[in-house]
Amino acid sequence: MESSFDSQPNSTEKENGDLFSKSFQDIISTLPKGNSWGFPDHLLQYHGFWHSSVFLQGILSAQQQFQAQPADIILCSAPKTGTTWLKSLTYATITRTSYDDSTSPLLSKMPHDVVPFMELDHAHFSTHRHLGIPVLATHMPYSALPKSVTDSGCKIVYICRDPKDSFVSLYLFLSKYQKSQNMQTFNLDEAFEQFCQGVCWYGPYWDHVLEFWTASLEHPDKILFLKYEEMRDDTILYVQRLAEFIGCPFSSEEEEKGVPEKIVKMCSFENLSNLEVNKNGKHRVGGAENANYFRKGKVGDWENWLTPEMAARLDQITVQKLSGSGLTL
Ligand code: PAP
Repeated sequence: MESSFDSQPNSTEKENGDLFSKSFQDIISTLPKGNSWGFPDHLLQYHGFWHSSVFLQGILSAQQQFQAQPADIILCSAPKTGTTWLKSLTYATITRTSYDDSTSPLLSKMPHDVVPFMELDHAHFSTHRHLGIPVLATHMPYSALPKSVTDSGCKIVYICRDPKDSFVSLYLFLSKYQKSQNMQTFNLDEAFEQFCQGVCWYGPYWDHVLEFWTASLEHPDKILFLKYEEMRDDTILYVQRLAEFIGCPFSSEEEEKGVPEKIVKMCSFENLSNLEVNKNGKHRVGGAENANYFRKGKVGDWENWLTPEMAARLDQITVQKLSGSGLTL
């Protein structure tokens, strides 16, 4: 079945979009420009965070138009911290009475194609939700979320990851994309320098994590804060927590039948990365290959890419930035 959020905007949506584009051009012409990691467009700094102009336009548009519903579940993350995995686990959990591990849309669609992305998928139109399921995702920092998200009291799930693995994952993802487009790839050392300085998509990474961490301490009933590494360690436990948090806990009968285990297995890196759609399909946005979203799925792969000095430098920034917050990464 075709997902409804792939549909084209109607004429009113288009008109609003054209007007919006004009004021957007005025806004971006005033913003500080940062390094572009080898892409043609510079990153732009907006309210303390760096964005590509495409994503920034999506953020501003969502801020203006997105109306969160109290039942919405918003999956938030900085790039390359486990978004694809969290989308699949949440989607499988929330749809478990309609589908099982042999009928789930996740077997034929990439997780990014069943959970719309606020910045790009016109997710502010409720008709653009996949099969009406109230799960959405965004990379926006907490401070940039549309006001209706924080006001509506809808649930937010945030995932973060060791910045060393996030950086490596981001760098390799972008390099692969650049190669596929016959572009010159960006140098690892230069990318590392930019990442350390906070100049990367939705960076500084640490500020992104800290904003959600602080908010999760203030609103523990509204924001569930997860770490990729802990979820890798005991995925079943975290899927149970996730189910409880989003208001659909597993019943004891489901537990006995092993439903959480089946969801975890279906959404595992090994299973998803071997599906035809994720091996050979292309992602709707920019035609990126789905396989690029499933690289290794390991904790600590940074060791194969960063020198001990680079790792120590990132660790030192992490300690400094998170000092006093009670959070470690
Ligand atoms: P996005 O921000 O572009 O959506 P995101 O899904 O957050 O990317 O991160 C991709 C990382 O999650 C990849 O990590 P790696 O480069 O270190 O391998 C990817 O392999 C990993 N990943 C994707 N799916 C899963 C999964 N089912 N289980 C665990 N890790 C996964």
